Amino acid sequence: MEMTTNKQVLDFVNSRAKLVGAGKIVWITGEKEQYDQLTKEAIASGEMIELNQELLPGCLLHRTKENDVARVENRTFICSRDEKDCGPTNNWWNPTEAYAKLDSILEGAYKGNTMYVIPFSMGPVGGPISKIGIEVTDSIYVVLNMRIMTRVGKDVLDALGDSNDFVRGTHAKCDVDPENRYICQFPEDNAIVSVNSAYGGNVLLGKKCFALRIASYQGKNEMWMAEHMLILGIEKPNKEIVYMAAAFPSACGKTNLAMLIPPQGYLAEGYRVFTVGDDIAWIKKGSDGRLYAINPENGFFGVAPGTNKKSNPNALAATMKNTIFTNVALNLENNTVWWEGLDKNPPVNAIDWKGNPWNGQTSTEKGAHPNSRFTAPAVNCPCISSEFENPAGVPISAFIFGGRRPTTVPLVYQARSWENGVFVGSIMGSETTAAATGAVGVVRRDPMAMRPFCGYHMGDYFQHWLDMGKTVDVDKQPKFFNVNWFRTDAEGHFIWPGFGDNMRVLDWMLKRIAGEVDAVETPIGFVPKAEDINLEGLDFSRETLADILKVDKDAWKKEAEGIKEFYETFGDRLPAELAKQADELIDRLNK
Ligand code: OXD
Ligand code: MN
Repeated sequence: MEMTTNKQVLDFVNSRAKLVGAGKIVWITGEKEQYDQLTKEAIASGEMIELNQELLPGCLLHRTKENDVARVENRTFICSRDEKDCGPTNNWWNPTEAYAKLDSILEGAYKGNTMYVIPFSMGPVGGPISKIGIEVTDSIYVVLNMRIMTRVGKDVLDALGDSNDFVRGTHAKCDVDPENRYICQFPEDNAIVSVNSAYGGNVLLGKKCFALRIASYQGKNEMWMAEHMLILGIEKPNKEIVYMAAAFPSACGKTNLAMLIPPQGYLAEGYRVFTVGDDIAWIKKGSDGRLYAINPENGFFGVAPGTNKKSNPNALAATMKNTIFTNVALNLENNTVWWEGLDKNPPVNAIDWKGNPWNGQTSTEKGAHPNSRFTAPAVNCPCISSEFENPAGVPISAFIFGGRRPTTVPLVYQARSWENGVFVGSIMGSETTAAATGAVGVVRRDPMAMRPFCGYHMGDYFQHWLDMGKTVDVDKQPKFFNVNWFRTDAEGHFIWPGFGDNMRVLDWMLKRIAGEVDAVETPIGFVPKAEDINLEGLDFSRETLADILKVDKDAWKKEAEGIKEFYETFGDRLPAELAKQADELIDRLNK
């Protein structure tokens, strides 16, 4: 039964159903009964495996095809009308040609199977920063995941009313053929088409495709920002909560930082960390002139390997019910799940992520794929912020940038201004990870962690950041910081302990925001005095700390060459302000 009289929605759904050859159309209502029925169907068909319902109530396991385990950046396209609006960091595809090719793939692709229509809201339904999408799909896996990751159902259509302001998402599994896999965004049409994949980041269209690629373009036109950022709130002993948003590339610990548990000493003093989001922030100016952020998502699509009681007890707790696991190992002893880094006791009698028998004690193969995931409802998270559902968002006091950098980049530094902060974000680099296909461990420039997610020309995106700054009074602007948890020693071991101890670095930021501590001015920005980072209760020497806070001028001169080279790729779309920032950095290094 149709759930709306909105003509544009009906036209979209009916024309898609005709094209893909849908046998029937099922509208996703958001009701539990329908969800339970679809879950049953998916279990019966083998698409989902029901896990131990006593230990993991409501939890399911899914395995993707071996060739379909990560986002595919080389098959992801921004189909802007003008190639020049796509920019050098994206793949461009002429929209006319793209639509023609995609239509030829979509034609009859559902083979008479059901088309599920998912009305979803990114952000609380009807909220001032929220936006609506409709995704059609032939995958129950997508439906069940979207119900966790977004707000789904009839009330979304009620909120939309007669409006045409919704993003049109079309997904078809087809034959999961990697040669014909396309993830296409049409920013000027508010449209997304994803074919021949069934992996989360490619097919949960609310996430990367809408909430980042399409939304970043919408944000540029409407003066707001869609960012690849976690949002956390730190409650101080005086009960004041300071919110920060942090951008790190995929699989660099955003979920861990968002759910951080402070070290004992901090807990005893009354510090707490609350999670608003772990991946995406939508940011808009509020009526008081400050910037406010919401997490447009409703769940966490987190990387499973490495998640354990020590690294992220909150995330682990969040996965204990109503969670979908993808590509982890199945422990046949008790019908639960396992992944590398969960504990030191891998199951002997298990099935690996490929579906083969697996002995975790003897096998040299991995049980879980390095990019295996959990899809967990945000409400499950023990430290979810009381502001999570606040449609107006939380006021942001700091932007944090960071990546995996074994050398050169210090543990933390603060930018000099908004403009300098934009520069610092724009020069972010990181070693690549398993979250996307391709070589792992190569340093690449990933501005604001948005390289795979910016839906338009990255030079214009930098300009948008600069423009946003101009709309906020200086005393209301968030402060900008850069962190690097990933410095390594000669043997390649991480030097800084990370995880909960990152609170010590956040604490320095809190003091900088409050104007309670001074800092050392260096060519790249303000670095803490080694004595100003609290090391109480930690076996870590001041000398080592001083070492990872040091700014090595020679290394930075080399870095500056890389920055210049990267900037050249933007041609005349590089904002003059950023070229000036780069020159000023070089001047300071040469002094
Ligand atoms: C993610 C990613 O899944 O960035 O969040 O790949
Ligand atoms: Mn991400």
